[in-house]
Amino acid sequence: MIKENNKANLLVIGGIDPTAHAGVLQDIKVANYFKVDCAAVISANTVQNDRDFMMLNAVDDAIFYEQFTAIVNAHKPQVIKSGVLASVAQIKMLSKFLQANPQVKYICDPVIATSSGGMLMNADIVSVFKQQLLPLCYLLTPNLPEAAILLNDENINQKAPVEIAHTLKSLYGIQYVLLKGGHALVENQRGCDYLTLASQEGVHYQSKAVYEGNIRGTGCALASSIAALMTQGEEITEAICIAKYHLSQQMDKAVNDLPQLEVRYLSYYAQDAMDNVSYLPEVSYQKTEHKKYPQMYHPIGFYPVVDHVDWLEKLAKLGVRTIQLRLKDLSQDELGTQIKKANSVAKAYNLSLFINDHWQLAIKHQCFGVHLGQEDLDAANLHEIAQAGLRLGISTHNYVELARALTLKPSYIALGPIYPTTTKEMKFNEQGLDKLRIWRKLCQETPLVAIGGIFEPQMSDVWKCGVDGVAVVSYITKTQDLQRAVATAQDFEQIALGNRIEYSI
Ligand code: TZP
Ligand code: MG
Repeated sequence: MIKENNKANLLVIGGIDPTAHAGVLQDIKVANYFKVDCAAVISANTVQNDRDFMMLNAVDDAIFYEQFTAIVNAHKPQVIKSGVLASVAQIKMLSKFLQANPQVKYICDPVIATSSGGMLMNADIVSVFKQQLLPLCYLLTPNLPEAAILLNDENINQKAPVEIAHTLKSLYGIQYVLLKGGHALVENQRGCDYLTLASQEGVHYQSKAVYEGNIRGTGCALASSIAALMTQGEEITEAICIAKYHLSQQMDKAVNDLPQLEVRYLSYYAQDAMDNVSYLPEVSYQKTEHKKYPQMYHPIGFYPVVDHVDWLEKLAKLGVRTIQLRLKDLSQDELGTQIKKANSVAKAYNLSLFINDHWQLAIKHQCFGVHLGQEDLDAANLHEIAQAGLRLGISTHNYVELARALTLKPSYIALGPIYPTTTKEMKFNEQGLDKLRIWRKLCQETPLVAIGGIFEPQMSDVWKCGVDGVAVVSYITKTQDLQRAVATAQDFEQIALGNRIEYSI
């Protein structure tokens, strides 16, 4: 009897490339790298090596059907990724299964031709593929030549990637399209992938390095990495960010470790810590250049986050230098009154005052800075904040949020919750100190603030991660002895920052 497996499962469907540098053999390596269980249903055998593509032999439809049925019944995949689909019947079987199992996330890498030019799908197959499978995709990952075929558009290079991706999405009713920019002719668009979100919105992922030369299997690896990460429960924008990080790292290794080869391949042996910022893509929702926001006057240090203006003077008198005013559920009038008053206290005591959320009021009263969460970034006019000369602090919780924040060049970045917190309902579990250390490396010269569940027992460990600021809510707002709480926190700050260089004004 087959044992029920409750672990998340991935199924890949595609062809056998005997080099194992592309196709399902490579998909399995990638899944293994991400520690995800993966089964494979074979659509075709191919005869090829890294230089030449000789032959494709579609698996007999009845055998494909038996393989597919046996695997989906036993393996119960939550995510299916397909590469080559080699017959009309294969496409129809997959389509029927996806219609009956709409909870399964289907990631389709539309491998229509090989990079060496060999056609893998004939016109009949492409036609059924468009009609029956594309509408069932959770994510479609075409490159530009594939998009041209799917849109029947030979002049695709004259169109903007954003337009191409949204056209594909709306034409076929696909949930997400990730249009890959590896084949882009325009130099500054190479390595820039674009993910469609709602209507005309989307995310640009720009790789920092473009690797020249022939590297095999990059498209397969990207799609199967995304599939593996989504099987682990990552949300799509984060899965793409992590997948691209590892792909860049593997491409870097291929180019540097295999210099003697004319055609390189990706090894995906074992994961290193994700702490090298050169592999993290630049992430932006609008593809515009960003100027750096102004710097802090001094290291952030101990950073109370308070919910009323009355805290400011008390804390300033105890020597606190950085404070965030986080006002919730107040009328517009009351917000204005408190922010205005807070700013005059801040000016009187030379406080670095950050206003949470209310960026218009912060600009109006010429406050020192604004602190925004990720959702607030969508709503705020970042250009106006920069123009007004305000500092910007940004909350982050995962890699894609960090990549987006770094692209904006803010005054500081926050990571939280480091420990469990009851102060704010969070979508994210505690991040822990290992992640904080990784963030410290990835942020490079951008100051980093730790927040969430930090009290006296945690302070030393948090500072030892090399952070520039330690933000607290309850530690201050719930203390019985404010003077002692501040003095203790300042002692930890002094030990950590005492030897660090002060920022210049
Ligand atoms: N952002 C991440 S955790 C958090 C915020 C606002 C709350 C931190 O509060 P506490 O009481 O210091 O855990
Ligand atoms: Mg907010």
